[in-house]
Amino acid sequence: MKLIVMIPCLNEEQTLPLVLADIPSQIDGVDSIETLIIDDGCIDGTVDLARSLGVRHFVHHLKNQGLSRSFRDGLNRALELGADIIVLTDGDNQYKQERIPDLIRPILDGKADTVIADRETQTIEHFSLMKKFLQKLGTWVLNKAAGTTVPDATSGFRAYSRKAAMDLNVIAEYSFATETTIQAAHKHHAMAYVAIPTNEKLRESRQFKSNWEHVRRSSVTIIRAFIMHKPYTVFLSLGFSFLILGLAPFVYVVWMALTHDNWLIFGPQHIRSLVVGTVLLVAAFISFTLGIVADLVRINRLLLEDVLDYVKRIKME
Ligand SMILES: Nc1nc2c(ncn2[C@@H]2O[C@H](COP(=O)(O)OP(=O)(O)O)[C@@H](O)[C@H]2O)c(=O)[nH]1
Ligand SMILES: [Mg+2]
Repeated sequence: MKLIVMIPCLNEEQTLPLVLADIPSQIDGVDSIETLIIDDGCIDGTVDLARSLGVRHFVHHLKNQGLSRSFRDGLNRALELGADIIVLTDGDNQYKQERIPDLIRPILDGKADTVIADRETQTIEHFSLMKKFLQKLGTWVLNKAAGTTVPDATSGFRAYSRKAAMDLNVIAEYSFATETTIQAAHKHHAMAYVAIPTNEKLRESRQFKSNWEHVRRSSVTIIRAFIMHKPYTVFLSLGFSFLILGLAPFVYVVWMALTHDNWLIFGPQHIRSLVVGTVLLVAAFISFTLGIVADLVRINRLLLEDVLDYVKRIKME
């Protein structure tokens, strides 16, 4: 059983030694533990330092590509290196690497293929009330979209079995955590959650400039991932809403005609509402059509994913 701990790094020379020092050198049920650094365009001494501290595996990005791409490339490299379990942690020593045995336990026991550490964000002292609220809201929205019960949607301390890692296709450029959770849910991966509090904060998060920026970008990722997996739910709901709104003025006019003998009661306002109704019916028709097309595209994507999965297996096994 080979464990690879992958650490995406953007200039982490200050904190990386602490992270590496806390990675356990032995874990029951694991034969080898190796570390993989994803150098996301570091311009400080991170890479040399990591090498001098014994890290042998690297993925290099000449230019900064962001955390989602770093995660994707790291995952693929870990698979190529023959990892049976892959752990993701931060280079800022935010997470307790010494708890990796607890994090991977559900995978070793065959009970889960994805494990997410729960930071228990509501108890983190340096999180502002607003940040705590947004964490709670974001996690709630994600769980509604994915049909999961993840306690901490954006936790970056995670473990994947080889099968789960092979199955994930990171597409979004932001918020891989929410995107891959929605994917894992749709692919029926077994998920487990382990409460692991974080270390003292050593530096500010660099992921986002402000809470709102993070909310905006994560929302886009969640909506896109949801539409990608369940296009018919979105377009059929939209279509039925337009259909009901569009039929309402017609039903009203027919009802008026049936209950009144005098046609003079019909005025320009009725014509206007019928025009609006017609526009809404056209919108309903377009939504239904888009729903059918999007569903066909989804089926195509599923087939392509099967091919991709097959190619990955040939390449990596
Ligand atoms: N902010 C940021 N972090 C990156 C990037 N590429 C890799 N990383 C690494 O991703 C990890 C998470 O970043 P961090 O700023 O701690 O964000 P947070 O913990 O999610 O709030 C760190 O180890 C970074 O060094 C990038 O483009 N931006
Ligand atoms: Mg961090």
